Amino acid sequence: KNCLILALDVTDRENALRIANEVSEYVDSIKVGYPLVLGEGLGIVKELAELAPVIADFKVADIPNTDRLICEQVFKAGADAVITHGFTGRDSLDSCVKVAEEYGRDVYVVTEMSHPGGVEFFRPVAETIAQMAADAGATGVVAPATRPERVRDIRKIIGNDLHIISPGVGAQGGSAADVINAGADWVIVGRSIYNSDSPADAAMKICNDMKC
Ligand code: BMP
Repeated sequence: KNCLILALDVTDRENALRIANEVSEYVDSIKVGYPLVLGEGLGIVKELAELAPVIADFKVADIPNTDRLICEQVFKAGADAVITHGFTGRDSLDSCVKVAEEYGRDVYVVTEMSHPGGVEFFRPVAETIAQMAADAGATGVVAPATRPERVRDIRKIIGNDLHIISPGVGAQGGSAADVINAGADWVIVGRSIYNSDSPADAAMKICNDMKC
C-alpha cells in the first residue's frame, strides 16, 4: 500500500494515460472526475482501470432512483468505487450502497470539503454525514487534508472500519504526512503530481514523505 490516490484532473486522453502510466507504481488508485470524463467520455475509465483501480468522483447527489441509475453506469464502465455526497440524505446514500454491493464495489461519502468554502455549509453537518456513512455501510469517507484536526474528529466518529481518503495536499496547502498522522488512510493528490515536470518523482516524494 502506498497511501496515495492520483486525482487525474487533466482533460485529454493522451496526457491522462501518459501520467497514469508514469505514476502507476506509486499510486493505489486513480480518481477520475468530471474534467476528464466530460473531456474524453466515460470510456477512459476502462482504459485507466487497466493500470489501477478507478474511483469515479461524480459526487453523486440526487434522489435515490437517479443515484441508482448513475452508480449502475459508473460501475458498468469499470469503476471500482464511486464518490457520493451525503447531504441528500440516507435514502439516497442507501441507493448507492445497494448498487455498489450488487456490483461488489465501493462507496465513499464526502463529509466536509477541503477548500475554504468547505466549512460554510459542511461544518455543521460533517459529523452527522460521517455517522450516516458508517450506519449505511459505506466503504469510507472523503475528509479534508487541509484540516487534519477534522480528519481526527471524523476518525473518532467512524472508528476503524471505514476508510478515510483525503484531498487537499500540496496545491491546496495540506501536508500528506500530517493528514496520515491524523488518521487518513489515503491522500488524494492532483496538481502537485500531474502539473509536475516529473509526475513520477512528485508521487515518489509524497510517498516518502508519508512513510506509509
Ligand atoms: P488537487 O490536489 O489538484 O487540489 O486535487 C484534489 C482533488 O480532490 C480534485 O479532484 C478535487 O476535485 C478533489 N476534492 C477536493 O479537492 N476536496 C474535496 O473536499 C473533495 C474532492 O473530491
